[in-house]
Amino acid sequence: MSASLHTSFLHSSYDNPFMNASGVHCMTTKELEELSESKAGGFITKSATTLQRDGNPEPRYFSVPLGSINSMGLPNAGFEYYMSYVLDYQEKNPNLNPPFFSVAGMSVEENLKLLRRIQDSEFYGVTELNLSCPNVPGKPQVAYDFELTKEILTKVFEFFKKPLGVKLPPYFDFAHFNIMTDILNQFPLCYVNCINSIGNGLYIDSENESVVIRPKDGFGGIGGDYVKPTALANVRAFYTRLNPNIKIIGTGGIRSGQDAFEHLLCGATMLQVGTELYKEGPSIFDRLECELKDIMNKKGYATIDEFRGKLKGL
Ligand code: RRO
Repeated sequence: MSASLHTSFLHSSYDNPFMNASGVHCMTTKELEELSESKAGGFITKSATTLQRDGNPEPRYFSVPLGSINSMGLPNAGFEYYMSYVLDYQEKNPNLNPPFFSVAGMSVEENLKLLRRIQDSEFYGVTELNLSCPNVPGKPQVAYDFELTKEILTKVFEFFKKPLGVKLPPYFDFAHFNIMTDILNQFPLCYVNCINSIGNGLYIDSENESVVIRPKDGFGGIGGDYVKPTALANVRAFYTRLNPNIKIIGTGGIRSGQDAFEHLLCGATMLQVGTELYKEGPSIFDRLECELKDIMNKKGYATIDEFRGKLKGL
């Protein structure tokens, strides 16, 4: 028997649930093309702002054995660059799913402007609104401000009719899972993506008695093994609370087939890989696919639907 990783997501069909996490290997058209040619089931662009941004001073990403710390500061080539890419991709590949398009405006008005531009365009793919960038000095993460999140979503859905998901930061308290669920359930969202990096961690080099990244005195978003339990908790918490029309993308700590299996068991439909994709490059998707299939074959699962969300209690 050979397990199938086939995944249905928002009425589209994907060969497998794996994607890059926005921000990793998706800043330039060259990197995006490499993802398109990889074994990833889908892929997403770097979060775009209206204008190109250089981001924070380097060093701004540091890899450690158990994960990563970053304070990139939203470097990106600007909204129109990614819009041209996705439209061109659609034209050249009418039989493939278009890339997901991630946007991260620096204000309510900018988010509305970017989404209006997508609404008025020929883009027919999925849009992800990043409400959780932890690294722009002086700008708190939007989705930790519940009122602001509700205000943005209210204004967005006055005009936005295309498929939309939101990228959330991790939450750490049942009260916050509940408040956020009450807000998200009021809107025709297609999915939530849990989680962005755990914001404002601090990794230090004790030999040099120093921080390891330059921006924000060394504070940055944490990814990799460090964050997997938090990511699984957020996937599970939202899967068990949200209206079932709102799917979950699981992101955080996926570096093996087993990590992927765990995210699926908690209820994720698609899976995004950040830190480990940065370390290994796009060939990681071949390995993840083989490892996940192996686990499913050993357990006797022919499809992901047979176990998705079916985490047992004790
Ligand atoms: O660019 C970044 O610093 C960044 C972003 Br926008 C994000 O959403 N998550 C992250 O860890 N880094």
